[in-house]
Amino acid sequence: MADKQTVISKILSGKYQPAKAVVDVFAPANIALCKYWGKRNLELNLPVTDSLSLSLGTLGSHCKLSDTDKATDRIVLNGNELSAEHPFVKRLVTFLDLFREHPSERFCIETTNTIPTAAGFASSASGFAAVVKALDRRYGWQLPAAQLSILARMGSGSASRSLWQGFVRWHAGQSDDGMDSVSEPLESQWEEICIGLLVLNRNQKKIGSTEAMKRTVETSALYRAWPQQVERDMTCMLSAIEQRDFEMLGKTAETNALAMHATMMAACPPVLYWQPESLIAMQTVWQARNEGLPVYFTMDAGPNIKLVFQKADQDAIEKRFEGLVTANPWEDD
Ligand code: 2P0
Repeated sequence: MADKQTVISKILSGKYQPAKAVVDVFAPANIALCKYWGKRNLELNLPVTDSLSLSLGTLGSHCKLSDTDKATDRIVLNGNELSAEHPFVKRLVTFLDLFREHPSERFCIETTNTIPTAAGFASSASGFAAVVKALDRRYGWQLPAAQLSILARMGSGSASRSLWQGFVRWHAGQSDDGMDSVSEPLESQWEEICIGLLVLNRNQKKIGSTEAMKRTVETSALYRAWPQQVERDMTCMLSAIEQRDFEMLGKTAETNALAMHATMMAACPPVLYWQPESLIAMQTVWQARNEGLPVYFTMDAGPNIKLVFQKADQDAIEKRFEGLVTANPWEDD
């Protein structure tokens, strides 16, 4: 079975140029409309199914990478230097170890997230995508974004979709080394579509998605139905995007999110990210739709809810959902 270092050698062999001292990049966060839930390879983050996301435009991660003389990497998150014992630092340093040109070089990584960190708003996706973009810039690899998506995926699966704005499809692929588990942007720019972030609860999640996915795959009887669900939903969504059929896109995204949560609720022990306020928000969305406002929700590995709607309804929706942060998926930073 291929490991990370083998895959990285395939992509980066002979690509290192003289290093740049300081680089500064941005990667957008993304929200999946057709979810990634379950891995066929835990080491390489190879998914069981394809997934489809929308980016969050200017909401994401800024990453400044520079050299440091210190004996260890310095990781600064949103202005605060994290201790070497912090779980995020351990994860990031292990990832950086895969790419250092000289084993002794140490980095200072300053990441600033423009979305709430670790509240189910995909900050690990934009964070790892930004780090990979920064390494590409530092070492002059000049890799196409599709190859960067393979490297970012090894940091966090959903990071593979954070290299572009707009709709992005991550292909599950079939090969053991994951060289065909690549993301690509859809050509379609449906600029009417917005994503609204509804922050309901800022607490850190109790169970991370890596562990929750593993438990679902291993113990949930409903997981067997998930690949077929994704296949149906993906076909529906691609055709909705082609036909600009907002209702079909929204309905399918909502069904897909609920089906994903159903698989994890049936795991043992169960995984339940819902809080009372999550359910209230869902019911408010259904009520708004009954009253003729076209709005749909999706929900990830956290208690918060994301709304999918069209620009024409932005004012009405922001009035209805207090504190909503609206992102434009085609707006570049
Ligand atoms: C997604 N999520 O498609 C799904 C839906 C959460 C729910 O990708 O273990 O942080 O690093 O590959 O990417 C969150 O999981 O997990 C996620 P790892 P990741 O957006």
